[in-house]
Order: sequence, then structure tokens, then C-alpha cells
Amino acid sequence: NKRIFAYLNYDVSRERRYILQVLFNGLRRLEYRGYDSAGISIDSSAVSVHSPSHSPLVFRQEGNIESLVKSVYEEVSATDLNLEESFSVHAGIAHTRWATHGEPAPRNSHPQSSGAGNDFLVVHNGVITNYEVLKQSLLRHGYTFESETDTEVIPKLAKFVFDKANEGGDQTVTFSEVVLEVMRHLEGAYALIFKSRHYPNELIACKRGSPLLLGVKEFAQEHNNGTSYNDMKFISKNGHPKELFLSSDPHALVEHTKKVLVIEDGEVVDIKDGGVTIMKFDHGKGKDEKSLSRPASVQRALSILEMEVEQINKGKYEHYMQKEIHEQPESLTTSMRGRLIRGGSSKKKSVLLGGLKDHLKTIRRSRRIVFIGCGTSYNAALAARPILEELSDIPVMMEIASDLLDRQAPVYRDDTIIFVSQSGETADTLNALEYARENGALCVGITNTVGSAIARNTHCGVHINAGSEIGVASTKAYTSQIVVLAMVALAIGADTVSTKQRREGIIESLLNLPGKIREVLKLDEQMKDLARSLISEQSLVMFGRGYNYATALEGALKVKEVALMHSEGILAGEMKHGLLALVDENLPIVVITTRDQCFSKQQSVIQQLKAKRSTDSYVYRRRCSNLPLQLLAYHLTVLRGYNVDQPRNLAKSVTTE
Ligand code: UD2
Repeated sequence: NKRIFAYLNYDVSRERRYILQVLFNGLRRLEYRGYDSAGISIDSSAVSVHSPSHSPLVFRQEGNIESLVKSVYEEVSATDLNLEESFSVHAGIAHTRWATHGEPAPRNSHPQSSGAGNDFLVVHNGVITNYEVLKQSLLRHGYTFESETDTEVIPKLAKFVFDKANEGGDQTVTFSEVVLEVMRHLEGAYALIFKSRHYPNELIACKRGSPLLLGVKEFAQEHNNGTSYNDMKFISKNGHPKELFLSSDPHALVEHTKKVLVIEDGEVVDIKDGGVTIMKFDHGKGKDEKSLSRPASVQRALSILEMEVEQINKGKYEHYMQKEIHEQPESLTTSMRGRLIRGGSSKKKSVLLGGLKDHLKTIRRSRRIVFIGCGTSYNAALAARPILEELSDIPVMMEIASDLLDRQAPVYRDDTIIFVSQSGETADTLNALEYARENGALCVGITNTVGSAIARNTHCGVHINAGSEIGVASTKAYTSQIVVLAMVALAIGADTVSTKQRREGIIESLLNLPGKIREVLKLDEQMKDLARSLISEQSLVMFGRGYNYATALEGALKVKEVALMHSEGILAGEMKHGLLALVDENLPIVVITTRDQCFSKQQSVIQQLKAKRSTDSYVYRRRCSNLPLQLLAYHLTVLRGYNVDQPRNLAKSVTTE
């Protein structure tokens, strides 16, 4: 939920105005879903190693990029910062964030600083998990903190390391040594870009977990006027004129250069004097060493890949759907971040949904809760229905948006209606929203898209924060919808002595879910084998019940929409009332069964099906969730030779009725 960008021009003269434009445009390319604050840092005047006294300027603003742009230009004209001032070398950094530690406010925006003087500045994408510990120890060393971010410890730690190394007097420690030492102490996932008053015109970038790319635009030696640049596949170590860009997302690079290096985990990139040095940070080694030491490993080849944006976005995956399936441990963690609280001082497990907290009283008093959605979003609501009924003690009804409208079904003033839509723009759901508002119901939105029509037009709601989903078949948004709806159920339900144990059990399971999903994803090969055996079938039936009724419907929906195979999800209890007639030796059937209250009933379904045929063709997983079926649908589609990311006749967001 954070994006970082940096721009360094070396031996290419650029005016301040141009530098600002590159930084702002970089942020604009990154801002594809309403960000809550942004910031940049540039130099106050041309600096060199010989006059490093100027501290860098920092601008931070809440709101979108345009409010930052506005405030920077206002400040530039209020002070006499010259937009025409020219820099032959300059290092600037930039950042946008959305929904992370701390409320949106300048002090919580990046760049985060080591303190007055801006000795060290950092932009960060990711989370530092051990920041509390680091903060405590820096506090003991007299550092003061002004933000609620996890990031602030990083520049402070850099200053601490720098000051300690220079206790003797003369500055011998290099910028990359400082950063390597800082990295030794950081836990979590991050991509970082450092700028420092002590190391003018130099940038250090490093990453572990979060994405980071380096873009290079080299100018040909003979034409030093910016009109042509050479084709070298290697970044020159020497100081030829060039422009360098760092970005968490390739979108911000393509307009400048196609020469992009994907920075790998543990790599530390030092941009200095027109050269790029890459070192590998080896976390295992030197752990016990207190002193600053050179990184153990050697430099890796600096070959530059020419990649398409698509390819970079997909990373090691062949398709977006596959990437998004495998991203679920992370997307679910993000959906829950800051909302499910385990421990703390009171050791109590609790739920905090900022978007609902002022409406919970009204919701608890409502006569019924009605879920409205279409397709996958409807299935997610269906999956969450049992837990909402159990915890809220309020009747929960399910409505398909178009059907509710066709029937002009009654909607009352004391109804709470929950609209579920990944895109927030689904036409049928929007029409149903308008209808429900006219009838005076409380309208709650559950969507992945900030600023979407549903987010704007509902009275309140929750963003699922699953990150952008590009594959047309929804996967990670589906699981995030379910998790968010489970949190909604916890928020609505009474938190009393008698419910405490059950509630804490649910919270604990939700928090453990990303880890469990990592395990389930290991079934990939097995699901591929299963897909292989189903490749030329006409039809596939899925049986589920209880919590897994939705799993069956959603599994079948995926097989239909991407694998283009007829598939039906059936409530197992209804089997005898129709579908059993179709069961013969050949019909492939998936029975979904997990260790829950429906387990023994599902075993008897399996027995009955077996009685009808001699071959077994059911899947049996103990820890089944929707995930194995996502993997199955994915492999089935690829093996059948269809386009998995853009299925025939379907659009990502159905904005027509
Ligand atoms: C909000 C901020 C987040 C962070 C956090 C700090 C946004 C989008 N979120 O997250 O950046 O600062 O607070 O605590 O700025 N809403 C609807 N309909 C919908 C979805 C949401 O009305 O379909 C409303 C919701 O009632 C709330 C606002 O939008 O007023 C933001 O919802 P959220 O789920 O992002 O809220 P929260 O507290 O997790």
C-alpha cells in the first residue's frame, strides 16, 4: 500500500522545475487507487561532497498527489526557491501511501527523517515488524519520534549508526556501509531508498520482500545533449552522463527507459558518481558482528533486461490469475492489518473497523441484514453468512442484485444492506444500492476500490485492501472479501463474557490463515495432476454444504468462467432431489469436505456416490478451502489452452446490466 520512487540525474543538467516534474509524474503513475498522503525530498541548492552542509528539503502532504504538488509550488513561491536553478547532479526521492500505520498526516507521510537537519531520509514500501523494539532502544539513546509509522526507526537508526562510526572525527564510513548495518537490524518486508545530507548526490536502495526496480537511461558519450543514448546492456561503472530511476512499480519507469533491472532480495544498490554498485546483503553472515563490515558476497552482473511492463508485473508467474492465487497469504495479511488486534497491553483480541465503528449501534438494532452481490462477490457473502448469523443473532438474507430489482422485493428502513463488489462499479449492484437507499435502508459497502461508486454512495463500509486484481477471474479479492466479512461479523456481534472464547478462537484462526494458505498452496502440483485428468470432460460437479456450499458454487463458477467447462456447485443436501439422476460411471464429481460439523454428512454423500459407480473421482482434503479449486480452475484453463486472464465474453468489472 505504499509506493516509492527516486530520480537521480548525473552529469545531465536539469532545472529544479524538471526534477520536481519527474518526481511528481513518477508518483502519478504509481497512484492508481486513491492514496492518502505523499511526500518528496529534493536539495535546497547544488551540493557537493565539499559543501555538504545544506540539509535536504522535505515536503509532505496528506491527500492525493495533486495536493502535494499544490503545496510544493505554494511553498516554492513563498520562499525564494528558484525553479530555474540548474543541477548537473541531483538526487530526489518520493513516496505515496495508502492505509498504513498511522492516520494520514504530514508527520506520518514519507520521507521519514532522522530528525532536524534531515541527516538521513527514507522512503519505504513494506512493513518493519520489529520497529517497536528498535524504537524503544533508540528512545533510550535519546532519539525522539514524531510519527506513528514503523518507518521512522529506519532513518533514526541510520543516523545512530553514522554518528557511532564517526565518533573518532573524520568521516570514513560509506553510505552503503551505514545502510548495510541498518539492514542487519530490520525485520519484515521492505523496499527502501535512502538519501542523506552527509552523502550528497548519492542514493542507496535495498529491498527484502517488497518489489523494487532500477531504470537506467544512459546518454551516448559523443552526444552529451540528451538527444541520443546508447544501447549498452550493462550499466557503466564509470561516470557517463545518465539518469537513474528507482521505483516500486514499472509503470513509473516505462516513460523514461526500457532498461530495467529487477532488484533482488538482499541486494543493496549504491548510485554514486554516475556508477551503480550492487552488493548482496547476507543476513546469515556477520549477524553477531558488532562492527561495520563489508558485505560478504560479490557484485552480481549488471545486465539490464528489456522487459515489458506486463512481464515485470507478473514477476515469476505466467499469468495474473496464477500470481494472484499465490499472493493470497500477503493480500489477506493486508486486509487484516490494523483491524485485528492480538495482544497489546490488555492481551485482548479485538476487531477495529474504522469504516463501521460509528454505525455499529444502528446495525445491531436492524431487523435483518441483507447481502447483495453478483457472481463471486455473492459467493463470498454466502460463505460469510453462517458466521454473521451466529455472531450477530440477526437474520441474514442473500439477494442477487438483479433478482432483487426484478422482484422489487421489499426493503425496509430498519434493514442493513451490505453491498459486496470487488470493483465497486458493478451495475446491477449499484442499481440495487440506489433502490435500497430510496427505501431508507442503511447501506454498507464492501469493496476493493477506494473512490468507486459503491464506496461513495454507501453510508459506510469497509475497503478490503486486497491490492489491485488484474486477472478477470477473482481470486484474492474473493478470499479478502470473506475475511473482511468475518471481521464485520465480529464487529457487529456482542463482545461479552459468554462469547469471548468463541470470538477469540475466530480471531486467532483469521490471523493464522495466511500461514495455512501457504501450506494449501503447496497442493499446486496435485491440482495440476487432477486438472490433467479432467482436461477433456464436458462437465464437472462440485458438492458442498455448510461453510463449503459457497466453496462449491465459487469453485464451479471459476471452472465455468475461465476453463470454459460446464460446472455446477450443488448443496450436497439437495443431491437426492435431482442431481443424483445424472450420476453414472463417467460424471466427474468433486466433494468438498472439511473437518467441521458437516464432516460425517459429507462422508455419507461420498458413500452414496460410490455406490453408484466403481471408480473414485472425488477430491478429499482435510484442510480444504477455496484455494485448491482456484488452482484446479487455473490449471484446467491453461491445459485446455484458454486465456486465463481474459476469459471469453467476460469483463473485470461488469458495468452494464
Ligand atoms: C482509513 C483510511 C486509511 C487509514 C486508516 C487509519 C481511506 C480509504 N482509508 O481506513 O488510509 O488512514 O483509516 O485508521 O482513507 N466506506 C464506505 N463505503 C465503502 C467502503 C468504505 O462508505 O464501500 C467508508 C468507510 O465508512 C470509511 C471510509 O470509507 O468512512 C474508509 O473506509 P476504510 O475501510 O478504508 O477505513 P479504515 O478505517 O480501515
